[in-house]
Amino acid sequence: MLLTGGTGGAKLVLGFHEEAAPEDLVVVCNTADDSVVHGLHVSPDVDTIVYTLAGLIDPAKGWGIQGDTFTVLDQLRRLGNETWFRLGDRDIATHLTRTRLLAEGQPLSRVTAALCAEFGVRSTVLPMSDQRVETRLSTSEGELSFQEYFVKARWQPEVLSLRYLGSEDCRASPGLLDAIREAAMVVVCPSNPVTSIAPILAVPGVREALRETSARVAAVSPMVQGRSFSGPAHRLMATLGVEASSAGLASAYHDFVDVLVIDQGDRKLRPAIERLGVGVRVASIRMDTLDDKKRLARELLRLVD
Ligand code: FO1
Repeated sequence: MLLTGGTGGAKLVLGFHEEAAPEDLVVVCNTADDSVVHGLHVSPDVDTIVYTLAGLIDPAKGWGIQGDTFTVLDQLRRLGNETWFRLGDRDIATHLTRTRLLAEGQPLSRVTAALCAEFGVRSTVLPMSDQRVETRLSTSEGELSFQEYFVKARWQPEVLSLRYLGSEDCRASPGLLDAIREAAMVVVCPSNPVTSIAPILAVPGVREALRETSARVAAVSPMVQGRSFSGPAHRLMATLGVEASSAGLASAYHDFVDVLVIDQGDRKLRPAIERLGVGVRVASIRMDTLDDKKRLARELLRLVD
């Protein structure tokens, strides 16, 4: 089982997909980035994982469908709509389908399963909850949704605080807590710990199930030498009072993670992480090529053998 956000985590998910039996994988996705755009329910992290596993992802951007066109978006702009969130034409077909099925009363987990079946994805992709949870950021430019902060404002505003609206009252998706308890292995992907992994951990019961599972729980750091491989993770960690480093990550995850995989460049942090009761594996964690992704997945699979 893997817990993940979008682009960064998807690289490791693909590595596992290539190295293990796809039908054995359960991929739990953050949905606190979800937005309603032009009336459509967009679930970016779910879609990034589904497109990655279906072989459709745009590898340059890390989101959306490769070779997609933007005719609808261009026309939306002509009609006076805001178009900073770039939805491709084929991607829009996914959001239209999801929005229709949700409007017909199906829960997001079932809608996601239906989309996976249509895209030929054999792994189980599970949104963290069927209920709406929303990351809201209080910033120097006012309160923003995640996409307003990340895409529209290019993560430049200073973040003062952040909350996962709706998380206290939501329920884990059907089967999610049992899947954690029954997993052979749990991997926390190198996704943003504040905006991708923390919302999953905030779903009632998830953190407890991770503490209780007899499976080995491993996490892969999304950063080296205090800087994330991509995106604002290091900045957000510092804002929230967590040291922006792999050691800071270990302190945030120490109650449920058995092993943290860190980059060679962070090897000096090993003693500090071990003092928190978290085991350390030093590896090459940068994933530029498919070979990098597969090698890291194999390294993690060896941890359970
Ligand atoms: N990211 C961008 O940087 N710019 C975009 O215009 C954009 C559009 C978009 C549309 C659909 C989708 O599924 C993802 C999209 N993303 C875009 C990625 C998304 O904002 C983030 O990668 C995730 O929310 C973070 O995990």
